[in-house]
Amino acid sequence: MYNRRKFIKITAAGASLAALTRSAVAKSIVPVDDTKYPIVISTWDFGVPANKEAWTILGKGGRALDAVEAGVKIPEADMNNHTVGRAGYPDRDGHVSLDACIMDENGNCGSVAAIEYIAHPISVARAVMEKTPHVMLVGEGATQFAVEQGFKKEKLLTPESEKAWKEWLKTAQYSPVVNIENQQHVPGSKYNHDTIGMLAIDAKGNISGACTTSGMAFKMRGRVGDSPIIGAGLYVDNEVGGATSTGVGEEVIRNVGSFLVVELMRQGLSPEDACKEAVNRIIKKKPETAKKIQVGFLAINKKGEYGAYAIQSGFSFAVCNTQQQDLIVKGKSAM
Ligand code: SD4
Repeated sequence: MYNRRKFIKITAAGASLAALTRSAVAKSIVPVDDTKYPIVISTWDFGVPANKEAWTILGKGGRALDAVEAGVKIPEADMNNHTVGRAGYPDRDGHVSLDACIMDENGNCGSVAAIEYIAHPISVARAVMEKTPHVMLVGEGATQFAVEQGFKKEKLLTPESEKAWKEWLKTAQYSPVVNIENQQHVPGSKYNHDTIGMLAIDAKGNISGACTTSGMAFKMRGRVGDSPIIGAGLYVDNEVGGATSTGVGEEVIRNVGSFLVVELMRQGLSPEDACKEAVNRIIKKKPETAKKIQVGFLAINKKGEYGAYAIQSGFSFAVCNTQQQDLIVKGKSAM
């Protein structure tokens, strides 16, 4: 645990304070509130075990980037979670294809979309960020890169997912279910989406984020949602904060949702108000569509304040910080 004392951190490394003018000093000082750092937040109730894993790194003073990668690997590996990682539901042709992205405090980012046969897409996204000159790899190229990096290529379609897909094929109706993330997963029922988006601030005040999903269940082959798209499913600006999204990705992409939330926080909005404004834009552009779908945003600012907002009620998020490790907060909503 960290003590609760507030202190002022001088971020202008190497700069002599005495040499700076009064206004330059003001800009170079970032208040670090160690009652609020470290902190990790993530989407939905299943964020609790993911946050717990992230905390094993954050609580020891580790880097936010390492924490978010480790954290989201928990739902990626969970065989009961049919919407993130290896047990994810397939597309309508029976292929499990995964989307993930990651972003660090320096604005570096990496992403994979529609990757197949690899159980931990978030770690491949990190490898794209750290080991290639690129930001995003997709499909076969992403799988090829992962194998070259030593990731195991394996069949991801589990018997349970296959059964649910075959059941779905009987009607082949594609209709996203609102808040399916928090519903009991019953084989054969219509679950269409789930995603974990995670944002963390480490003890140094650095922010990172990760987002990973199998996307909308029974989607068209090749469909990519918002989750692996930097600016849509995830965005981090270390000066301002970070944001991530869940729900029907098409509407998030159309509004560049997570980037919008961060830019609204830059203009002074609180995390919750920034998420609310982003949600309201989606509703305003397509009021009829919005009545039938869920989109939720989750955000944190540089001070460690967090908030969320969704179109429909039922969106929850998990918080883990120095005070509480397993808090579940019900996000506010427009409807
Ligand atoms: C997608 N946004 O693929 C993801 C799905 C999701 O909660 O977030 N579900 O569109």
